[in-house]
Amino acid sequence: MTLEKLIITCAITGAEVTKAQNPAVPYTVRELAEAAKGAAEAGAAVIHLHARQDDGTPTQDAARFAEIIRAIRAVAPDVIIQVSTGGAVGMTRMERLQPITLHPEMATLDCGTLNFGGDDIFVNTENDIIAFAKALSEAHVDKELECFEKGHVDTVLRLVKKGLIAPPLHFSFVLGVNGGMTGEARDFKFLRESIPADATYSVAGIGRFEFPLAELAIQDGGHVRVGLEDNLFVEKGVLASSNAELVKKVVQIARRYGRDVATPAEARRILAMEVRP
Ligand code: KMH
Ligand code: ZN
Repeated sequence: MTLEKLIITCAITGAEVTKAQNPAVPYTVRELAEAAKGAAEAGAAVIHLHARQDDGTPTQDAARFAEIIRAIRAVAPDVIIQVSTGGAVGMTRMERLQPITLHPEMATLDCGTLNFGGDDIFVNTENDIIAFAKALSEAHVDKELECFEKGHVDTVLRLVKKGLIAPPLHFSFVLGVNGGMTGEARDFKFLRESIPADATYSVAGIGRFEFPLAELAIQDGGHVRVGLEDNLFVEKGVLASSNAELVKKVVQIARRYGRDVATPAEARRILAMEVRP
């Protein structure tokens, strides 16, 4: 059986990683646009986007997102831009939803609360999830369902049954966050087998889990997210020089398994995304 083409998402900056950890982490509008261009040229169909101020402070400010999206569109016109509604730990619901006013093509929907290391808690109550799902649906924004553990997948399935989350269902298993589910092969298999047959999924392994999980998803017909938000190293002890380098490594793994890489147009079809004028 020929597997569907592989959709690569690149999470170029996130809200937590810093230039002190890896100088390639982009903060400014220009750095973010260059990172998105490099990732798209390397094979990413989707850019998972957080906004930062020039000093690296995470922000959900709509004007800042608009500026970054304009800059990305100028250099990577076709790529799917998936804005984060997760933002950073501690942000309010309304703060996190600000970029939805821009009607981006796609956005994340975080599907449960989890510890996030130290005293941090990434809060996504059931009412948050329902409110975010409603806001995305009303703004005609396609969603990626971020699940950090099995309870989050079960929450999605329950809310789908109640009509509070609408298909198509595209899951993102984010595995290896301190406080969430770890990213061993058995964890991946458990989640992968827990979603409906007609759902799609992408896997994002944090840190050392990034490439082993990518390889499992590639063999299984799933999709993959990589990027400096999730992992700063291209191999053990070697910092990645760019987001593009991480994407290129996934493309090489995909080639080994005979998996072609999807263009943004192909990704829109595979994910049954809303057709926009
Ligand atoms: N920065 C994390 C607290 C998302 O993008 O939707 C949340 C996050 C999830 O990165
Ligand atoms: Zn994110």
